[in-house]
Amino acid sequence: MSSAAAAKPILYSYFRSSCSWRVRIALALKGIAYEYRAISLIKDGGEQFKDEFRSVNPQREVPVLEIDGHQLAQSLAIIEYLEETRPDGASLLPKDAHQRALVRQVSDAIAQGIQPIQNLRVLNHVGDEKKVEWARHWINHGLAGLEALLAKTHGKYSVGDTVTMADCTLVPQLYNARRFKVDLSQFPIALAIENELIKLDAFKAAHPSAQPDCPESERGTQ
Ligand SMILES: N[C@@H](CCC(=O)N[C@@H](CS)C(=O)NCC(=O)O)C(=O)O
Repeated sequence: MSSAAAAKPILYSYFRSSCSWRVRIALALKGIAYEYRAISLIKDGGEQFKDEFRSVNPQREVPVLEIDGHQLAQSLAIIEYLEETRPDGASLLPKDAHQRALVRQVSDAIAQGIQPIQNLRVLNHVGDEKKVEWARHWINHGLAGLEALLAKTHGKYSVGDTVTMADCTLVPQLYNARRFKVDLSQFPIALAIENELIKLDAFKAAHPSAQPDCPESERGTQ
């Protein structure tokens, strides 16, 4: 094993970042130990904008995973990399091509369709007066479509009865929806899946309230 492959992976993360949370779940499901490096998205205008972070991710966002001598960004690309390089342990993408496409479809619906419109920098641009209404509107819109998709794909979890990358994206998005007071009772399928997922140790370990950079006042609030 090369020294790069032997080094402990480093995750640049913010406890409340839903994109970082996806990767934390995947790492936990695969049983990969890592060093946690906190990047506060709010302190001093955001540590993602500091000069030191530019070389880590010029897109100025988390997560970034340093692994095998690489610096990888984009949560779904990271999870797919973990899947391809660490096939042992939990498998986050099904072998069957159609099932795999469904997992990517659900994941993309959240990661490309919902989260970007309610990302911090977008909300900051929308402004304090409108940002809550904006986020609630777009999350609501996105989750309505997602619920219809899940009606076709779900079993115990988002796609069938095995935990996949789709589940890594679902739980953090529902947490964001709650922050913006979206009425989740409209989405019973998503809620039932979440109810199963939060029983799992990997999901507990990856929760914002269990991260080293979670403020004391929010600890243990899972
Ligand atoms: N598509 C990227 C999105 C990454 C992203 O938007 N990260 C957010 C936190 S969830 C961020 O760092 N935002 C910083 C900002 O908006 O300034 C991914 O899936 O990793």
